[in-house]
Parts: sequence; C-alpha cells; structure tokens
Amino acid sequence: MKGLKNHAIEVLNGNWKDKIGFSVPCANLYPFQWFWDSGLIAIGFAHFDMRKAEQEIRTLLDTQWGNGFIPHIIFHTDSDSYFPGPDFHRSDLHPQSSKKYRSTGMTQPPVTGFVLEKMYNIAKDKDAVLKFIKSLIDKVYFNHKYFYENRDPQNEGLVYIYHNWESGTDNSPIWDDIWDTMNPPEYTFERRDTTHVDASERPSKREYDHYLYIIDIAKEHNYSDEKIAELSPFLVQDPLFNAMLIKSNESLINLYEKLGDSEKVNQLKEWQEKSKQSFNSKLFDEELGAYVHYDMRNERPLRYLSSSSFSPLYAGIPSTERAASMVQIMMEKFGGDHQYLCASFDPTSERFNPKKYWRGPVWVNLNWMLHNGLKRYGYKDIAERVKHDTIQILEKNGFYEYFDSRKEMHQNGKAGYGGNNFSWSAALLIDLLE
Ligand code: 9YW
Repeated sequence: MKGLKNHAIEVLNGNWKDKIGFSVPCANLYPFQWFWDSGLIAIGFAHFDMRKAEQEIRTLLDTQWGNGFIPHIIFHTDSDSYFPGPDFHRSDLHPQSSKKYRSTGMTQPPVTGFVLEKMYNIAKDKDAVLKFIKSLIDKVYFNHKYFYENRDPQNEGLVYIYHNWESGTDNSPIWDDIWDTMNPPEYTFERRDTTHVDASERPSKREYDHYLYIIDIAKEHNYSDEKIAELSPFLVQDPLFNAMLIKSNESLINLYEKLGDSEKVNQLKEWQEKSKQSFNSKLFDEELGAYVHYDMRNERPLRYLSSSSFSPLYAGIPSTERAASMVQIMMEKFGGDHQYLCASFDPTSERFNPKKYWRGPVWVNLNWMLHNGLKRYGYKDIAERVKHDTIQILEKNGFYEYFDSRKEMHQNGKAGYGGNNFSWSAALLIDLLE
C-alpha cells in the first residue's frame, strides 16, 4: 500500500503548478484549474503538504467574482489544448466577473466548505490551519449566499444548475431527456479532448452542440442569473450539487462555531434547515428508493438512478429509514458480485455504458463520498467494500480518470479510461488510506 500512496503523492506533485499555486486535474486533457477538483485535491495535499493544500484553496477563492460566484474553470494559462477556452466562454461579459482571472461563466459543486473542515481535521497544527481558515472562510460563506440569493428563484432552499458542466457529471444519461427538448444549431469547432483520449470514451459532437448552445444563451444575457433562470433550456435541481452545498453548510456551521461568529451560524442553520426539508420532500423518489434530479424548465422529475442518487448520505440528508432503502437499492442494482462499486449510472438501465464518461464507469470522487456517507450511517461493511473496490481498481490500472465497473474487464488489459495520472483519483486515495 505504501507504493500506491507514494505513487499518488507523485501524481499530485506532478500536477502542481508552483508559480501560480494550483493543480491541473490532468496534464494535457485538463490544463487549467477546475473548481471541485481543486477542493478535492486540497484534501489529498493536506495529508502531506499543507502549504500546497492552503495555496490551492487560496488561489481558487481569489478567483471569486464580485457577487460571490466562483467559476468552474479558471484559465490561468494560454494553453490551447482545451476547447472551449476563454475566448468562447467570455467571463468578462458579466459586470461583476473577476478582472484578474479569465474563466467560464458557470460553476461546479460547492465543495469548499467541507474541504476547509477536512483540512482542519487532518492538520497536525490546528491553530495554524484555523488561522488560514479564518482568513478566507467568509469567501465561502459569500459563495453560499450567492447560491441562495441567485440560484433559487422559487425560494425553496434548492439551487439550480443551468448547464451539465455545472453538475460535475458532465454527460450523464440523465441529460439525454433534456437534449430531447432542444434542437441546437450545428456548431463548427475543433475538439481537443479527443486528441488526448479515445473518442469512444468521450461525449459526441452532437452533445457538444447542446453544451455550446446553452452557453451562447447565457452569454447573450451577459451571464445574468435572472435571465438564465428565465430562458435556459437546462435548469435542473441536482441532488449531488445540492448535497455538496448542504454538506458544506454543515462544515461552515462547525467552523464558524469554533471561530465564534454566531450571526453566520444562525443564517447558515436557517438555510440548512430549509434546504434539507425541500431536498427530502422534492427530490426523493419513493418508488426508486433514492434521490433523483428535478428538471425545473419542464417541471418534471428525471427518474433515473445514478451514483449522485446516493450522495445525500454524505451530507446526512436522508432519515435512517430512507438511508436503509437507498443502501438496499444500491446493493441490488449497483453492487452485484460481478461489479465494482459504484457505477456512475444504473447498470440495469438501457442507457448504461460502462466505458463512457459519466454514463456508467466508476469515479473515485463519488466513491470517496459514498464511502464516507455509508460510514456516517453506520454501514461499515459496505463502506469498506467501496474503499476496497476503489483501492483495487487503482492498484490494477493506475490513477485514471474513470474505470470500467465490470470486474471481468479488469482481468486482462486496460480498464481505466479518460486521462491518466488524474489528480483527484490520487488525492482521495491518500485520504481513503488514512
Ligand atoms: C470536460 C476536470 C473535470 C471535472 C468534471 C468532469 C470533467 C471536463 O473533468 O469535465 O471537459 O468535460 O466531468 O467533473 O471537474 O476533472
């Protein structure tokens, strides 16, 4: 195991950009800073290099806009190995965007709150880390305030995402239902992702047309949240995204209690209570026995099981009864002896594809969340299985971006897909091993 951990440390150090102070998720394929990658990477660094962990978060929070928004990709360099780059996204269109950094005009799952608490828990020198946290926790609070004030038009305590890239689960089959409601123009552009990895493991050209079209609509309105809520064909309450926000609220409450800021604690508790309530009443699907996405534009639940359906365990959202039903469904549908936990999409569905991006493969970040969520609800053995499966696939294949969920595919040959030497696969392995 020591060998695997040392390899993970090498991967993280290799992806670290010291001059600016951030990590790329993966060389060539993703050459910039990504929001939720950065947060999860900091958890890995916190175990062996707190300076880098702090700098990663400092850089990320420095990119915050005047309205509290934090972008999903920050284009620190002029690399042209990624499409669409800064000239397509044009974050400068938003009146409050950062003057210092070029970025996208969309965000990603808000992990920063719980990352700060994790860093505190991991730290040997608690006083030093608390000092660091004190210096920037208000930015994270401001980011949550942004979400509740700008991404919750019906005042439900649930925030929307307006693009599949905001979900973090970029081409999940769940989005197919939304693509069916759209008919975007055919764009002419040069993909870069497929020059780095096999095209069969990535989204199609037609899917990219949809992705670009939603951005064009947002750009036409200078990324105004109000206009996006009114016009975007993609407007979804995502259980993973909202679970990350709720978990981060919980961590901010714990940290502000330590720092003695009762005003913020009270506000966070108010948001938290409402969020959890709506989450449970609106996103739980009794028949499926787990949480699903809600399509606000077309006013319908998107009734599919995915690894996101179980992520609320990590945030303590379900009751113990609901958690029991979720674990049962997860084991029945995702946890058979021939499968590694946890496929990103329902293996019993026609849309399941165990090789393609978010359409079925196992992802380490979701496994890490599920492991911790299962532990939280006392499912020690299943939590151990998720950990064991994760370690095994990393040992067999290396630190890939995602992995085939079918065990037989790991017998001989390559069952790791997408980019290699992938930062969060390394970072979260380090945390799992602690
Ligand atoms: C893309 C960097 C990002 C992750 C996303 C993942 C993928 C990038 O990689 O998106 O070009 O599609 O889906 O969650 O943050 O690792």
